[in-house]
Amino acid sequence: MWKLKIAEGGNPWLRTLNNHVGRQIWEFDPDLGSPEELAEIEKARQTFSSTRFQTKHSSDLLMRIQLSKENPCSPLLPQVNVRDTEDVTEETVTNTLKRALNFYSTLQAHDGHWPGDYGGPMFLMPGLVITLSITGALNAVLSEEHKKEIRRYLYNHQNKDGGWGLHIEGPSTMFGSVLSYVTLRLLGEEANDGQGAMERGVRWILDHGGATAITSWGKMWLSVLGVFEWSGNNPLPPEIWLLPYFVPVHPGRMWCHCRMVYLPMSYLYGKRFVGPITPTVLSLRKELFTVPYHEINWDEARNLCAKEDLYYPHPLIQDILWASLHRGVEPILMRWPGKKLREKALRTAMEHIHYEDENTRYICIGPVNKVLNMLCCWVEDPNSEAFKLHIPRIYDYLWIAEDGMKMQGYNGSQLWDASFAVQAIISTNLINEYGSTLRKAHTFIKNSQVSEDCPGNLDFWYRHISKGAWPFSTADHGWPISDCASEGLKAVLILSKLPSDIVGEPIESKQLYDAVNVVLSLQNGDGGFATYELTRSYAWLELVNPAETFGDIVIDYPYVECTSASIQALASFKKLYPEHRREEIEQCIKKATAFIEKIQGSDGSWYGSWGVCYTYGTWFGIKGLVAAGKSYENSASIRKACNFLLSKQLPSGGWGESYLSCQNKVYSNLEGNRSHVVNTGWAVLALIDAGQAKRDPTPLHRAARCLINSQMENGDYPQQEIMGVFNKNCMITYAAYRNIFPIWALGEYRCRVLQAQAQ
Ligand code: LAN
Repeated sequence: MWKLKIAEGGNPWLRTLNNHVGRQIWEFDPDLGSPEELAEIEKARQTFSSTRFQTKHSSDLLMRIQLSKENPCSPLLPQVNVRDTEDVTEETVTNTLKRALNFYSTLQAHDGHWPGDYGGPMFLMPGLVITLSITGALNAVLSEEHKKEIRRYLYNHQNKDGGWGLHIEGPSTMFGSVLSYVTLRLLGEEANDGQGAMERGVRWILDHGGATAITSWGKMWLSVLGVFEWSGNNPLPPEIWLLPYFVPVHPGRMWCHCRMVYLPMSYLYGKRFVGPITPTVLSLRKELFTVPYHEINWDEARNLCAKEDLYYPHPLIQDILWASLHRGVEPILMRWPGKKLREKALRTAMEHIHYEDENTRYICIGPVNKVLNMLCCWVEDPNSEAFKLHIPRIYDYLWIAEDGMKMQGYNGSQLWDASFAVQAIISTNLINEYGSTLRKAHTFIKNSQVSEDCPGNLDFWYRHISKGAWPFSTADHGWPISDCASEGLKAVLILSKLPSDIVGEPIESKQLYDAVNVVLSLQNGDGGFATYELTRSYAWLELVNPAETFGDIVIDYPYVECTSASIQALASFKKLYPEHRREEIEQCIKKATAFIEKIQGSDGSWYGSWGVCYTYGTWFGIKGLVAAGKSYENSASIRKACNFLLSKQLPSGGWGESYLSCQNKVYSNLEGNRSHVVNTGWAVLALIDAGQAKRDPTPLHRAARCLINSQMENGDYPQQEIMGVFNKNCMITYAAYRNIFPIWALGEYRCRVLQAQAQ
């Protein structure tokens, strides 16, 4: 049976700053599992498969089955439903909350964090499997059980038309289809598998133009594998790293994710690295294209992209740029004396790769550069220590649920979820009952703060300060993020106001000052906050975004979420420490508030970039303004935002927003106007913050009824549609949201609507 292990190392090649706090790894142990447990898991798998076209999102059941055995729930309180005609009473809400919290407490791990699935994208596992195949490490890293679960996942997420999407809920794309198909082949599936799934996959690919129409990232992966020619790729010259910093396209000025992904890509491109040509590789060359491999027009292939994949089409200027680099510059850099420059650029790239690996304990900033860096380390030296250090960190990205094994979008969302969970639990005011849960979470958050800046000259490495920030996942990952620092700070600040005999010792002031220092340092001139760093270049750089499927990747833009979270954190800090850096904090909040007002949509909403979408953005927009001291009465922005939210409430009393909102930038309901517990939670939180209870509590009562009635028998909430997003077009799972946001919304509803009314 698969077992989730928490905060464990156990490998001499693993490095850690804090005893692996937050680490979550799945291991297979053939001796584990009673017949009943195995049957329960099998049943969950079968249910998923048989309804996989209706419900594309798994419910994280393997983890739930394990943790509910390890941490048995307090006796189950009876479920209460509220009929349409009935009023919601405080007793019903309290009962629902206790049931929800009893259940959610069983999901907490012993190190204090809530483990969970952070999957969703379909293009991540292929990078790993291709890298492992090339480096010959496939069988050493992935056991037969791993491979079986990866195949299960890929078959479970094959669309009806035979293709695979960019993410689990998306329609088929060339990127998703070719990479998933190649992964299955590398994992040993035959082109003709007898079940028809592989044939249907290939059929989709060929019917849509064949693999020459894959996106640029796909071309790169196929090229290293040997299934595509490098001459069919647009140039990614590593020499860009040798430019002076004042040039706007300098990689040091790009969004760190863009910089960190194109860094190893440019190394592989600069070397024109190709892995060993195996029989499978030769066979794939025959399977994936509409014409014989040697007849493919590679120059034309550079700019082909299937229409299913095209979210951000190349502007003309890009095609001109790539063509001139391809024809004019690359030939020079590939031969003496130009080759000297290429070699220097490759050395520089490798230096930056090693720096990133070392300073994330080989986790790396994300799943894409993780495997690319690993491959580069192997290309540089197959026997290197660096490559060995990469291996055990692969498992940090793998997650298993009833739909199979996936590669996650990060090494987890540990700190982010724990910070929200703490705020949600505290909002219920049931502190005594859930003191031990809070205490453990508190310890986790304190243990996850980033304690040092990266080593060396930060400017040389293009790094911002980190000391005092919180990461999104774990301290070992260590990249600081403005809103994670802010949510972490908010969580420890409210915990510091509660009795320490219940929630544990408060964090030291020095740690708070460090956190405030990072947050302040991340404000842009226009008042907004970007994600990991300051905005370092111009929005027109998006013109050179070569990734056809992703929007807004080239620079770190300011976002409503990051700006609002920073305001909230600084405002609550200021209440407790009014004298510390007072002027700066006041100025910062003022400018950030103006920024949020400035970017509000004309309909009163805010576009959320990291959650779906207008309900998420508008929750942050309102929350930020309220934290800055604005109110419904004195702020037209808040009034407009409330009207916006109220206009989207569904007949059921809830809200339900589709991921299509993110792509199309137009508010879209879920199919069939269904409500979603997470959207409903965000809308309720926003409205309560904006004082809706005083004006007209009816919409809140209706929403609360909807949340209460959505609760499951065991106190859990159902996993509905996917709720996270990045780069406008790719969805990502936030498995904890289904528990956190109903709890938080009902918690606030209990204390700030019902109890306030009773007084
Ligand atoms: C994340 C995850 C966390 C997220 C929040 C903190 C929630 C957000 O408020 C700010 C942006 C951030 C940090 C974020 C940015 C984009 C990430 C890193 C991800 C969605 C997780 C995966 C994604 C990353 C880019 C995926 C790899 C793909 C590429 C296009 C490089």
